[in-house]
Amino acid sequence: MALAKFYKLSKEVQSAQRRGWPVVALESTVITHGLPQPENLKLAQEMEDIVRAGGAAPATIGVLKGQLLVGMEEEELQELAQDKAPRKLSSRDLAAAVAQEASGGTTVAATLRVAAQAGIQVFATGGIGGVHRNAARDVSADLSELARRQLVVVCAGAKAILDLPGTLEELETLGVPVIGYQTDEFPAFYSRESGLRNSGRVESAEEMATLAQTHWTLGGGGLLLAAPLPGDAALAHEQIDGWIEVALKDAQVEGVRGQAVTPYVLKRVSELSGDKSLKANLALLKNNAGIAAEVATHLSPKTGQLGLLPKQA
Ligand code: PSU
Ligand code: MN
Repeated sequence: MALAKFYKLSKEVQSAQRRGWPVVALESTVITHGLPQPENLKLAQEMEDIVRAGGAAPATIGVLKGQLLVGMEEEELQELAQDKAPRKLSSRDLAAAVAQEASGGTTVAATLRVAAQAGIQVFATGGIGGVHRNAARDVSADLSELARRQLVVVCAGAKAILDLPGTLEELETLGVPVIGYQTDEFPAFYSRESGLRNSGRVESAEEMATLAQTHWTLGGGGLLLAAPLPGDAALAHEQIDGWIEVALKDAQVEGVRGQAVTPYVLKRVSELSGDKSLKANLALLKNNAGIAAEVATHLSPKTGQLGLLPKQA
């Protein structure tokens, strides 16, 4: 089966790739499952605009009626954001969604896979998935997919609802560098501190681009660029920890399992925090989009398996 027939690239992404201009991938589970309407559509559009202002083309990735979208036209973004029952698509779910002509938001894992095939090298998200607390062997496919795909993923650490030391151990096992953006400490999504250390540190987006290029030349896969959220939006650890405990307990009592865990717990934390966590979430997403664009402008373009880039002059 020809690869290209499953994909649809937005006009903006096509034109950027033809010219060898930088592109930044954005995930869509945050749109379909992470944020309430209408904040979800607004945030998605704001992230795209921040990427553009940073000199790169945004490629919001998702699946609409079985088509893998790499970059969405405005109506497509709207349709996905307003879908009544979108699927949450991790890597394992992509083929089924395409074959069954379903729609859904792609997680970090699935977005990484699609972005890599399209030759995109930088990706902005909120917080990656990872090793869950108290749940035997619930480990997000975000981690294994990160290990395999040659992309820089800009995030505010891993979601604070997770087992953060366990997540960092797993990333080490998988050979994924965890690089702090102007910090030694691994950020904890809603808060700037976790008490845990990154494996490395850079002071600028340009330095990160050089590090990534070197990692790839040496045979490495994905890298995390962990950027703490802006100080005025950050929540104190002691404050958020209590809400997370309650939310995790509620999930257990309700018997929430598998793919439903992350969206359930994040939504519950948002309710308990009176939207303080939602505000932090929006702030860190936008912050990461800006940094991702800057990293992308410092990387030289490459051709994906879709073969859309003309040969470099
Ligand atoms: N942000 C949210 N809610 C989510 C996610 C992000 O506010 O559900 C998604 C991300 O796309 C992340 C995924 O990749 O959750 C991880 O889910 P799991 O632990 O099931 O792999
Ligand atoms: Mn899981």
